[in-house]
Amino acid sequence: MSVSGFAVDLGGTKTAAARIEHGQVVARLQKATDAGADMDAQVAVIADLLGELGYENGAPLGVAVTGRVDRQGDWHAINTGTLRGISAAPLGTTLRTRFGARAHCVNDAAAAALAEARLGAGRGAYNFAFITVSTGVGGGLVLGGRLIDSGNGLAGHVGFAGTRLGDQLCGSGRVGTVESVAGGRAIAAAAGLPDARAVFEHGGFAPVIDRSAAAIAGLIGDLTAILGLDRVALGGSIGLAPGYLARVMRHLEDEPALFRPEVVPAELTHDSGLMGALLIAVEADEG
Ligand code: ADP
Ligand code: BMX
Repeated sequence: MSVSGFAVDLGGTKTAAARIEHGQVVARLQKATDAGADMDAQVAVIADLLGELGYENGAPLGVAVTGRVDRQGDWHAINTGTLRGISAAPLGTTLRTRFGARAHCVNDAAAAALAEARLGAGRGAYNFAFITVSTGVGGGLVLGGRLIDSGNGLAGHVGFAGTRLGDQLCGSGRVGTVESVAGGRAIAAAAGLPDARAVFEHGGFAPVIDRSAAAIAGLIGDLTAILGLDRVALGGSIGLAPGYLARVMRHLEDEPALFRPEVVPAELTHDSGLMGALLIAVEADEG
């Protein structure tokens, strides 16, 4: 599908915005996300980025955000350590008031999953999962060609499943989640460095990175048992970091063959959330 319009991908670490023409990102900007900002401040940043990209009110606009987006379009941080100022925020209504009726919002990993399923690494798979290893660990499930959703927007939040490698309290309120072992904030905390990027660049924290990869491999095995996945794509800056996927594959070797789907990198790399947000907005528009 060759969509044109604008898209935003607001993650726990960075907020990216793009102008997309005929399915191609033709201009892209990004800014660090303010994890403490409230919805109005986040929307002001979105408006600035869109303005710089030449957005005019009324153009198709997809906004993907970290956190769950319920069917009313309200936005909720699940891990309240990632976004501290977002609780039942009326994002859908606010975006439509500010940018027009063609603005839509969706969870970031759900958007990325749909884009990968349609245009990227998930093409041809019947039951497909996208997993982002980024600030947190997120996911989206496209089963029999349909993106799985739920009224409360929680569907697909695979990072909040449990792992036997975890015993810490997660910002979601659950104990021992995959996110609390494998996500960027967890990696940084385990290494005592400011962020996960610094941990990778340091080079001396292989066991911390490996534990993250092991938790993701276990998650892939569990999801495969439940959903009969035939392919999984990994995205996010950690999922796409050199050597990370290979570590996940090594741990997956410990699983019986039945629980080992194909595991591949996200083909749209850092643009899957942007592309998926616009796809969803355009489809919602067309009814
Ligand atoms: P977001 O979570 O905002 O969607 P990313 O997918 O970029 O954004 O994930 C952010 C996490 O990835 C942070 O923990 C950051 O430190 C880490 N990161 C960013 N770049 C790299 C890199 N080149 N290698 C490893 N980790 C990285
Ligand atoms: C968390 C959760 C998900 C999100 C995932 C990846 C919050 C704020 N976010 O599991 O909704 O999809 O992180 O997001 O609860 P990212 O910020 O790592 O890209």
